[in-house]
Amino acid sequence: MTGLLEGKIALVTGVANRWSIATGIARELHRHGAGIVLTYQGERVQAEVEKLARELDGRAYPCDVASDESLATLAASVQADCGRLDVLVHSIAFVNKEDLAGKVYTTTRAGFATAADISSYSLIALTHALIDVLADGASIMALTYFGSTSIVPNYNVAGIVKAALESTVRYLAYDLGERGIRVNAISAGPISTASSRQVKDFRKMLDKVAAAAPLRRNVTPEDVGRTAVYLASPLSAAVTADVHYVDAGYHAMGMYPEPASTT
Ligand code: 0WD
Repeated sequence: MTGLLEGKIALVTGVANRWSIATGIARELHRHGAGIVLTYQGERVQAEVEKLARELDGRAYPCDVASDESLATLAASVQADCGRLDVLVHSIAFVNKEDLAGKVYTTTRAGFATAADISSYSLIALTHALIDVLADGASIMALTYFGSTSIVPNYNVAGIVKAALESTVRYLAYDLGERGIRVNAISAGPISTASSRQVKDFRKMLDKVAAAAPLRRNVTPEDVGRTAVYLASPLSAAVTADVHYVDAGYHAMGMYPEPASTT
């Protein structure tokens, strides 16, 4: 089925390269008919993001969510060039590499503040900046991870700020519900990207999930993208304030099987 999102305009943040989860989401939204607007954090990723925007017949604008000025400029550009947004995808996180290993109690005040600013507060900042551009009935979604509610060694402060992000999703859903705007989170299973590889022993996480998840596999950006299509479309018209797991069922396991014997 294609055309589910015909006539809708979707802004997708967080494309860094072709492996980014946001790339899979943008491709799937486009495949189902949405017009695509991408943002890039800075010159380091500009060329890659502009290339994807051309491929998807879309546009690309700079946006650093740490800067209110950058967010205001983005809102003005979207207003002038697109008029409105029907879908907003937050696919952004940042945690200092030294805080993605070892003991969580060694996290510095500054490291915590940066992680919270870019990974949690940015959803509030982005929504506030774009509030007048978002159409009534729009769909907002943010990417999160299981380490928010369960202990995942080495994910550490990233899990703490994802908990804040998921709570933000619920409060925004309440604020914006009177305009028919829905706000949800997608909790993706581990996927190898530039960000996730910063987590110590990330490869081992991939192997563990593939072995233990009910579906016995890892997930892909395309898997996540197809759930984003559902959340962007009228198929999920009464679905808001929730966290949707796209993790091959891993989050539902309470006990893990013994590794298969090799003898
Ligand atoms: O296993 C994974 N990869 C999972 C990722 C499992 C579950 C959730 N997630 C989440 C991440 O926490 C994040 O919220 O998905 C989202 C996207 O992550 P990703 O696709 O794994 O990572 P990546 O391809 O690195 O994109 C994240 C991007 C940044 O990339 P780089 O590599 O350049 O740091 O977030 C963007 C940036 O493009 N970003 C910003 N964008 C605007 N302003 C900023 C900023 N200040 N900081 C980072």
